Amino acid sequence: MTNDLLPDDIAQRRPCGSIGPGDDGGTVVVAGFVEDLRNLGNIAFLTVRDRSGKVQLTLLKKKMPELFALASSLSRESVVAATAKVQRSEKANAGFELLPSQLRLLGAAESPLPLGPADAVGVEVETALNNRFLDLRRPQTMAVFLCRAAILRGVREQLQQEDFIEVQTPKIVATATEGGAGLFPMQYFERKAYLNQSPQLYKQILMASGLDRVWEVGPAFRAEEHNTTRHLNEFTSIDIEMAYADDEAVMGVLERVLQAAMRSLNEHAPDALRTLGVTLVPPQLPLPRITYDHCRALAAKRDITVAFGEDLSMEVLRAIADELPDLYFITRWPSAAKPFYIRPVPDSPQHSFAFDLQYREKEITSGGQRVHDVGMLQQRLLDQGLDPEAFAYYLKAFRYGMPPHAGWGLGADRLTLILTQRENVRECVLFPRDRERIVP
Ligand code: AMO
Repeated sequence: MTNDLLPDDIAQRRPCGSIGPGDDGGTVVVAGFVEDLRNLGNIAFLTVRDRSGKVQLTLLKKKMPELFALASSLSRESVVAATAKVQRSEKANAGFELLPSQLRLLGAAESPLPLGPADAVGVEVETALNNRFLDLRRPQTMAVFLCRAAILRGVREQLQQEDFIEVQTPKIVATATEGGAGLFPMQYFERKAYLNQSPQLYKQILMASGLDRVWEVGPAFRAEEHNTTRHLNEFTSIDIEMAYADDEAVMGVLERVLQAAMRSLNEHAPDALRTLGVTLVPPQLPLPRITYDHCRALAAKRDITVAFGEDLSMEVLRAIADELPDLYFITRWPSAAKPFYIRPVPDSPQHSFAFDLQYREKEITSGGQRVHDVGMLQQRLLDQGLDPEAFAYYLKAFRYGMPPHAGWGLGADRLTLILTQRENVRECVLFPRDRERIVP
């Protein structure tokens, strides 16, 4: 390597966590953040941390005065690289220590730190988010994002295996999909446009293209008024749409995707799960399916009245969750409570083929079978006070041969929240956007 900024042997860098007593006698290159320095006068111990773990470098003043002086001057969280000999040691906690022959300071850290990654005390969510890059150096925070990546890996692998084609649809759009209230308007040259709330309309248009099974993972934007531990203004939506399928078929896909996400976590992020103290037990399939009407009956048993068509309040959902396993579907929602694209049940049109997947009282997925008849779709738009003209580009795809289809949208952030057992969805997003936050 001919880069004066980096040590020649940096390409041979070993993850700190991969080094063990078995490397005794060998020479290794490590690089990472200075977690701690203990200077005992004649001997100093420098702990260096990277994503995989920590190593301790032992520096003897007499043997290497220059390295000792450099190590002693390092501020916490500075970035260093070292070339060192591995030596088995009964005294060191890890069963070995590293004796450096070279030590380089690659990036000094200022002091004091706005947040101490190695501090034992917890960090307030606000402080953590304001200093996210430092917060991520804390093993607990890092673990959440290693889990998030493993979850998405499992989702992707399962959908690929089931022959879904990954697509990307526009995020600058002309119409709402999930109701006008939560739209972010933007100026698009001479016209008004919006940030997309969901890939809904585009994934449905693609059902008229012959792609048949599509999926997407991407940002979705909602101008939510709520400032809760579940709502974000920018979230990551995992969407599928499937031709020649009904609500039951896509619920099956969702069940398998959930199982795959959990399998992937256990397989690819076992250490991260351990760091978070999470034990995952994949659920028994099929998951229970209870109807909206059944939910109303359960609420009534607790003297809570839910009028038909009303959304289920947190209070009601908590009461229902008490009687069911963690994950369950609520099916057959009232047509009026669901978007225009959801298909009403033919012999009971006030009910629809919409479902939600719940984790206790939290909704993590919505989906359903769609209206694919263009006349009915126009009527549904009108019934919901929307202007079919504004949806002309969408309706067009239903006029020239549209297969029956169904799909769902799963919030990646909420999925991570429940699988990592965190409390606030902001903990599961690198740089969350909420009512108060647009930096960092
Ligand atoms: P829905 O609006 O229910 O359905 O959204 C689907 C899922 O996306 C997640 N989600 C959110 N996560 C964090 N913050 C938010 N503000 C937020 N809003 C939604 C949730 C939710 O279950 N087009 C339909 C899906 C479909 O029918 O295919 C839709 O967007 O986990």
